[in-house]
Amino acid sequence: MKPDVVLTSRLFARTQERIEAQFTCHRLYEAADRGAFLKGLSGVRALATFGAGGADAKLMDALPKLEIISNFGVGVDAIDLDAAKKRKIIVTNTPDVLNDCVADTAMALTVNVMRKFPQAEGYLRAGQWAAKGAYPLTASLGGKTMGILGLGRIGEAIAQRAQAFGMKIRYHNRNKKDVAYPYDADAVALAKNSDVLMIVTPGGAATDKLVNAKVLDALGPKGYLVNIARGSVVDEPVLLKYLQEKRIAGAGLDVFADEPRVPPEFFTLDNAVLLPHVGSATVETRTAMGNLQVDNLLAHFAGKPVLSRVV
Ligand code: 8YV
Repeated sequence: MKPDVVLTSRLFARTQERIEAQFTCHRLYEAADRGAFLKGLSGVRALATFGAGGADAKLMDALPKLEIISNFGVGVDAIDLDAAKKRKIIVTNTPDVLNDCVADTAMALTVNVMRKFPQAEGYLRAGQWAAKGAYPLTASLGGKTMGILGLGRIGEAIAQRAQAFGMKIRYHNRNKKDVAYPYDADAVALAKNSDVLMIVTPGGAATDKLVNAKVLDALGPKGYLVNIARGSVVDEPVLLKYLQEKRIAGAGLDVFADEPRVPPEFFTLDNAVLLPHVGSATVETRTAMGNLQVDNLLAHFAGKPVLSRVV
């Protein structure tokens, strides 16, 4: 008999296929009445979640036999980890397999916001090259400093790439690491010492609006902000105002505070490059993430230790 698993949302197609082949899946996202649907599932021991779908204490209480929550994604900020710990529920995520793609996205945003390639392409497509002449000059990456806010595994992958572009690296973490990069004591100091502030820190209460007006003031009118982490880390209305008033040079954003809703005022900014949270969105990486999500569930049901445990 296949074990049961509750799915909070539809998964990436290949993962959905694999999970349905291995488990009896209960699709919470299709239930018209979630309460009634969950009542029939009180014996289910596993839950699969997808990014922002997460899992709160109420959902955990509705599944009293729950032993494991397997998340698709490295960020588990949408899962109530304290509630899971209290109930002795294992939480797993999908680290490492996405480092390269997310780091590629971080560099693409850095290059595009500094060199204004999307805007330059728009200029060409609008026939303005021939009509008005060369596109205005932009800013070089080489010799500039990237300040990494959250130097974990993804941050390290970004640092390697940025150095290949000729950039210098500094960082801030809650705890200083045993690395060669200069350390700044807080986000304000890091922003002050950086041309590009790269946000890689996890989301959640501990980092909520960590990048605020003070940090953006320290970054200054020649500084760029790139965020591939979570929209919650930035005070978004303040960022919008700073971009509109050119109090920072520009921003490259893959994440927003209330995805998939993005305040439309962002759409008219000529100093922002905006992506719809595609950091890890390649077939290869999403397949690897989905496989790890399913492998964690399979390990648990085989009585083995899970592969990537958060709590
Ligand atoms: C995922 C992410 O796309 O891993 C993460 O934390 O933000 C992304 O890689 C996301 O979790 C799925 O919604």
